[in-house]
Amino acid sequence: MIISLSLVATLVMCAAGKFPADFIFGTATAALQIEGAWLEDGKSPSVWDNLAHLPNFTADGTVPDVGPDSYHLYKEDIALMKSNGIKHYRFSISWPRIVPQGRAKSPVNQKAVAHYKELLKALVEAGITPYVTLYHWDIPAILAIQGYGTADSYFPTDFAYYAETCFKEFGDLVKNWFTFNEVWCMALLDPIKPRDKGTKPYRIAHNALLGHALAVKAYRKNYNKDGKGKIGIVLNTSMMYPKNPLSENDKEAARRGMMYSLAWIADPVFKGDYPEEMKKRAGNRLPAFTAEEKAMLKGSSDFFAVNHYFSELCENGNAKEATDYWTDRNVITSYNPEWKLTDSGWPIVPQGMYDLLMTIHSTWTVGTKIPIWITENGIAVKEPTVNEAKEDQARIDYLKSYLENVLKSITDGANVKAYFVWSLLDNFEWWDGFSKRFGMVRVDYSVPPVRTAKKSLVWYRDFIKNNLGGAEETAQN
Ligand code: PNW
Repeated sequence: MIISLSLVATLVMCAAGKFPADFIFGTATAALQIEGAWLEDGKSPSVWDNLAHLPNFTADGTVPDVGPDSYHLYKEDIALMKSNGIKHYRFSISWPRIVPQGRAKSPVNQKAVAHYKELLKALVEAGITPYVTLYHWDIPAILAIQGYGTADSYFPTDFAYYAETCFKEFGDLVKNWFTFNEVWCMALLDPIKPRDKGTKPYRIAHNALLGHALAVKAYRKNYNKDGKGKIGIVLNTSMMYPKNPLSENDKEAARRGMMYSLAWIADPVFKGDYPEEMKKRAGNRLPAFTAEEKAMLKGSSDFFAVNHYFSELCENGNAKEATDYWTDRNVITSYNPEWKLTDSGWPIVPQGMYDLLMTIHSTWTVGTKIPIWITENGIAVKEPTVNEAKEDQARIDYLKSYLENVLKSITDGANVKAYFVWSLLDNFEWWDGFSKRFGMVRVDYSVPPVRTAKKSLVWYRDFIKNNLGGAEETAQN
């Protein structure tokens, strides 16, 4: 009966061409990219603060010291969301603010705790639900320097201590938690050299998975008293297609590519272990989980959260020997020359969103109650002047076409329940500094920085208003 009711609901919803009434539309940011205040109120530098100050590190020579300065101007961010109908906000807490020395059992910085409590209270007052990422790449630099970095075996427990501190301090205001942002990027784009390709990416991902599992275990046991909290991890991948759709070799390469980006992390989290094929290829370069760790990992995410931006074509690589992640994967990727590129060089492939969601659905979430959350999607546009930024039609076209494919996947049975635009604001784009603009709000990096809503923000407001259905909830009640 319940099944048939929800089936009816799905049909009604799709007939109306709308997203389910409980669908979450939000925007996303991350601490290092928007906060500024890099040494204020007891914060220690993160690795990214340190690296960005090295000569020739960022593409435009900029540093994240001030940036959009959301540490001070968060009320402006909230007002912009509120007046534009955005009711869900994903942002990250800064580990080097909360635990400046980084290590487990080291002191908690009360000034930072007070800051995030104020931010959270202001969000709640504005009717905006917070979604908090605990680790969006900004490890305290002192950890990385002293041998407690992401590749080191201390990392999981140090992270779990910081995570527990956040659950304890903010748990009554935050009901949606992400442990790590994009484990694949953490592992493969690790900015700390030498990268030791043979084992380091595997160790980083392994440590992130263990830190995640420890934090989730503690959260579920001690901090989710009302049972309303959700916790999980954020993955990321492109959608990979065979270069020649008729070639069995290329199909095999695309399958392997997806395994090395998504199943690598998703299988431990949803099934309890790495894919057998990856274990075989990497041998002892891929760390093994103990039985206890496997049990702790399996089912450790309440949702399947994924960040997705673009697609790739795959063919077999020509590695003679498997010696590291890339030769283990042994895939050569390229772009279809017909794909249009964004100003950051990523191809725009809206269909890839649909195919990725259907892949996740059929591989991990079908037959479960696990919802799929798109925790980032968006586009960098070159907007040299504020006037050009205000007319960001390219961003609207991108978001609209990707959202159409999200809706199509829901119509075809994928349990997609959330979508967050990256990003609310223009911000510090890692290696690219401030040269890439992903925001629906323009930031001019003057002192103080100036925010200007772009056309896409108003478009998103109207999109949410016009596309949020009512059918599913009514039918289920
Ligand atoms: C994500 N890739 O990074 C991050 O979560 C954000 O902090 C970032 O600003 C945003 O995407 C835009 O770049 C990614 O190479 C970096 O596939 C690289 C990749 C994907 C995501």
